Amino acid sequence: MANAFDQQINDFMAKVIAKNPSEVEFHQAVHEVVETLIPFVEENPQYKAAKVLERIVEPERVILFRVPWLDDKGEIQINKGFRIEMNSAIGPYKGGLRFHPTVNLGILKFLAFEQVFKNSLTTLPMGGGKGGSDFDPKGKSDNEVMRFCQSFMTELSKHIGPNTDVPAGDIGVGGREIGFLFGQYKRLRNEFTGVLTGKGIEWGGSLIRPEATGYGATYFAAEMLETRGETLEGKTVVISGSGNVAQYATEKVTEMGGKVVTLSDSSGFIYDPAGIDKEKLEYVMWLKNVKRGRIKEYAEKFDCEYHEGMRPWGVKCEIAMPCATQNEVNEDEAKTLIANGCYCISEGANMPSTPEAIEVYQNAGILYGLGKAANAGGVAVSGLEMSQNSLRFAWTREEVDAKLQKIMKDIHATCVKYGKKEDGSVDYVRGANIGGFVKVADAMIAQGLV
Ligand code: NDP
Ligand code: 2IT
Repeated sequence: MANAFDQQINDFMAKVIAKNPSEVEFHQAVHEVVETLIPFVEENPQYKAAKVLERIVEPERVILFRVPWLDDKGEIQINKGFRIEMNSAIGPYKGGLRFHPTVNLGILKFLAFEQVFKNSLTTLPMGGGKGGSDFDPKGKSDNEVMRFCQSFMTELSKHIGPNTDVPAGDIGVGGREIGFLFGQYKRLRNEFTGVLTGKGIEWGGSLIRPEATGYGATYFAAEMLETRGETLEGKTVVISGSGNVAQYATEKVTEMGGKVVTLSDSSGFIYDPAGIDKEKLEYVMWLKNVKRGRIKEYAEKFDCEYHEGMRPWGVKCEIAMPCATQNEVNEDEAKTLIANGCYCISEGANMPSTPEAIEVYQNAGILYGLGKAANAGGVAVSGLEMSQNSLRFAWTREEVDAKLQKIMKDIHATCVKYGKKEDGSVDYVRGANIGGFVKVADAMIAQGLV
């Protein structure tokens, strides 16, 4: 896209790339944001004078550590541990932990950077952070996962705390891992405190936290559809992934009258034209959360198509919800989606669309809800979990769900406020980036040179 600010954007990016070589996902996330923020900062010189953009791309602190652990054979294993404390202008660092063999510094910096804007959009007082390890939980026994988590937390516990930095789950980190991490923190510090979110309901967790990201991304899709006087009723929805976010997106879409026809994992996708109803979803939850099996087994059980090594974007739909990982929709796949009649994308995953795919959506004028707005429901309910922990009190399911719905509505309204175009349509990328930026930037300026 030709932009009057191209030269400034290129100059800014050249410096970011030179200072952070080889962190390609971080470059991608920063580029997407500064494309909208550089023109905004030019119109609002207080941000330029204070060099807010130059400061906001530099993490406040990066912690790298060794994680040694013993496998079931008694052999020593070594992984890398990371925590990126990106920005604490509006609250303690907050963001998930990812355990996946692809994890590296650039991926976690992109996630921490996105988290700063996302957390600001929720309206709750949370800064941005992210962490994790290149540990692969797949194929490990519960005991191996526990020993890894205990070793990981032994170091991480020195850097986090309920008023400092509050991690949660992400890919490869769910209820089981949060339990082991929490247990070790408590043991080391002798404190029962809200240092992690996504905890079990019996020990300080919040109702609706497991559901929140998938539910929130569905509520966001519904908000976008409402701008065109439409609802989810009767719509065909293609979802990728089959983990936490995909499962609860499937549940909520179905409840709201849509039909989810695909799910995937890193091996391939299933296509069930009859729709993944409540009963089939129960099976998926057992398959993925208890048996820890492959999505292929769904096709065998319910006698539907399975496409090995493929992503689901060739399946005809009105709505697509990428809920697996970054860069999982490329330019060609975006074109295919649109050619097949898709006109609404709500991203449960972080940065699932490549920059080329985003350009395709934008040129086609479809409803495009980017991750930092559409998937903010998860961290929003994490924020509500922190509030409940501080109050030593628990809200009901209905109360938390109502708060989540209101937060998603407000995020949508913020996107409209900053992203409404002259023709009345909404540029959600611009809306979310500027909407998330303003509060953090103002707080950074108010707090002096930090
Ligand atoms: P899970 O670990 O529960 O599930 C991840 C799913 O995505 C699995 O089906 C997994 O398949 C698939 N997947 C992961 N990596 C890849 C890959 N490289 N290629 C293809 N498929 C892949 O994670 P979540 O559901 O929690 O997270 C999904 C996405 O949502 C991530 O982008 C995460 O950052 C984002 N997110 C999560 C939030 C949360 O609250 N959990 C909040 C906001 C965003 P397989 O099992 O084969 O690896
Ligand atoms: O990407 C995300 O927003 C998350 N993985 C959730 C973070 C959190 O602190 O709940």
